[in-house]
Amino acid sequence: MISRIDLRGEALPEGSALRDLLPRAEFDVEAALEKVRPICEGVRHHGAAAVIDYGEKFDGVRVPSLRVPAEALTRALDELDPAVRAALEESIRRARKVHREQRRTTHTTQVVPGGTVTEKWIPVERVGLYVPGGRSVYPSSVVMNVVPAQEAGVEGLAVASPPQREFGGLPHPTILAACALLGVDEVYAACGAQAVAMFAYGTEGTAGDPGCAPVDLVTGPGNIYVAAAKRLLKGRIGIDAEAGPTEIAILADSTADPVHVAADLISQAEHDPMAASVLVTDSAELAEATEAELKTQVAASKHVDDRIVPALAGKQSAIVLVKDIADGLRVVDAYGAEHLEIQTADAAAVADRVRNAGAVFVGPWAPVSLGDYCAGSNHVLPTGGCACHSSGLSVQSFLRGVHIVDYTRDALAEVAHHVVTLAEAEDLPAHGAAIKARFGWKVPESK
Ligand code: HSO
Ligand code: ZN
Repeated sequence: MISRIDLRGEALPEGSALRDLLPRAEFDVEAALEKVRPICEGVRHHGAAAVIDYGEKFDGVRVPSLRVPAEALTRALDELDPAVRAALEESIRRARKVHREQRRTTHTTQVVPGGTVTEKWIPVERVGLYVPGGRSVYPSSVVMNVVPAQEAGVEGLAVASPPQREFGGLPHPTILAACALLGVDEVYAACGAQAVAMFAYGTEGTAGDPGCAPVDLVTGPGNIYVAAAKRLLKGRIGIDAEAGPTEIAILADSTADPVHVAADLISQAEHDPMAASVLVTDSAELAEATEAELKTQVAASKHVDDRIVPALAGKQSAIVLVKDIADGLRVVDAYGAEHLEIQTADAAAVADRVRNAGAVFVGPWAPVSLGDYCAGSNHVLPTGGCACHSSGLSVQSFLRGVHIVDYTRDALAEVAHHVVTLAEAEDLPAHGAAIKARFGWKVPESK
């Protein structure tokens, strides 16, 4: 069911050579670009009509209007299962608690007397959040995107999610209910690449439909076409990341419980046939026991043939045997998992040595599922090895740091000669002239 990679024999290779030995799903966004380009152009030139037409063509649902009426949001919240509502409220509460503390304050540095640089954090004005609605209907992802945006102080927040035929062309009711719970009232029934293009270019209003104003930043997960549209429109809009299939890596030793390890590997395999579940261990016994446990637990799972089995059996998943936990750390660092669990003796100390992971889950009582819903951490995390250079969604993702430079005449005079020298060294004399013009076309004497 799951392949093995044995790295116990020789010394581990360095850097990318080690990464090449490790399994990874293919997620070729480049290949989807050409499919997505005409869709984005269509939306650019024909606005809402094109979004509606593509929705009918690709998803078989023709919506009368893109904007979800306010009554539909209220109704979805009224009809939401009270237990789901209570769980979402707890998830929101915990996420707010963590994200509120991520807020950055304005900081002023006095560089010299009379010369200051202030870094001011300004929220992005308007954000579009795409929420998928096919195989994955995740109200938890609405929470994980909306909470940091709100805590950052973003004022304009619009959500788009695919129209569902069985719900009369509206997005899935739990998505609508999550929006209502979070106080988001601007919601569109739009799918995939055309939804991202709608956010980027905006759409004109028509009678009964106010249209969608263009946004500055698009966040949220999606399939390969959503990722391709984000890549194509990046620059015109900011994007969070191109989310690929989900990944769990578990670094475990002989103290780990194979029942937990197997359950956690299956938990993320359940997302997608391309999802990756990787166990890195120095214990051959744990590897054996986990394999046996996988068989038992998979047989008792849902989504077995369409997701879990192809995910675990796919080349992106494996049990990697290492000589010791030090080598295990090198392996998980080279892999840079979206989620990394540490199930070893002294897990906190081992976790502290990890450099590359989207999020780290420490010890037996912090499974990835907890982080997916109710830890307070964010579940929008870098995939595909991007954890080596990027972080997950946070308040910071919705802020821009602006430097405010304020110098007095004396403070400028003191450094003027250095500015002029550097300008000349770069053959940009007009840069120097902008300084000299302020001092009677002379370089003020340095003190
Ligand atoms: N594990 C997914 C997020 C998610 N899980 C949503 C359940 N619902 C990617 O981090
Ligand atoms: Zn998950």
